[in-house]
Amino acid sequence: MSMLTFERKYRVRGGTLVGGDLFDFWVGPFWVGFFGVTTLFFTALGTALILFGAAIGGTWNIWLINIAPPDISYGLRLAPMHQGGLWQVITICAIGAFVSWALRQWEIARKLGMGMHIPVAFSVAIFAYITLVVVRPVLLGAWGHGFPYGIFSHLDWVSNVGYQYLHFHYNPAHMLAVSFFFTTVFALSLHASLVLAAINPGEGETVKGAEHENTFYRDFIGYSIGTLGIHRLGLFVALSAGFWSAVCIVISGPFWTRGWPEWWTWWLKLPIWR
Ligand code: UQ2
Repeated sequence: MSMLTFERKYRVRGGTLVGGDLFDFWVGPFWVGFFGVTTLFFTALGTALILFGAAIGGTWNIWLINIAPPDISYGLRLAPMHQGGLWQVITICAIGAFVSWALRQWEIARKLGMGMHIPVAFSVAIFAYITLVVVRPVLLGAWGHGFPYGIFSHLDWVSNVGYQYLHFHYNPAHMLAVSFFFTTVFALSLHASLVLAAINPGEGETVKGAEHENTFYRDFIGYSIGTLGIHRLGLFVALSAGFWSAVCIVISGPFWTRGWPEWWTWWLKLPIWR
């Protein structure tokens, strides 16, 4: 495995949170680390259990494979393996692998003397997943409220849970989440198109830089957010999308049990209409 000449400078000991020097080495291009080992462990076990679940599930049709959580009647207890226990162990493996991966990012960021933006960003995605399969099921009192692991089955779950609240698009937190997802896509398209336009000016033209990027937006809309600013904005809108997604599902059931359209009656009940 080749190593770039400048890499030797960065391949130095230290920065680990756990294990000291024990796992502080590289295998080819990969740094190992304690959390590299735990990531590998949870990923291998979880994947094997998913394959086992598929094997006993009666179909190898990729769209129909389904590993369901336990029945609601099991409450918050452990269920037998074939009655949702598999889903519970796979969920533990998934959380173990995701958290190990975030801690691996944290250790590598420490090792390189970087900020913690990457593990923080990834933690918001983990937070959204844990909200779905742990926080909301616990608040509702049964693991059966988690979503099933399968392509069509999880789509059915989203549809059914949505209709349970009549019209999920009236959920105010869902509105915020969707708006942030669209804003994220819009910001990335503005940024990527601007950068590509600057570095691909066309045959015979010189490559342009940040001054041209700023000038384009100042000439166009009288404002440029700047090369650092666009990345801060992008991180903010992307994390907000994940955050409000988690909020919109955790409030559905634990904090609001009726249809979401009905939530808006607070507006009609304002005293200003009297
Ligand atoms: C910008 C800038 C960049 C960019 C982009 C802009 C030079 C390379 C895309 C323009 C972004 C603006 C005006 C903010 C838009 C706001 C929302 C909410 C989408 O100025 O600096 O750096 O990539």
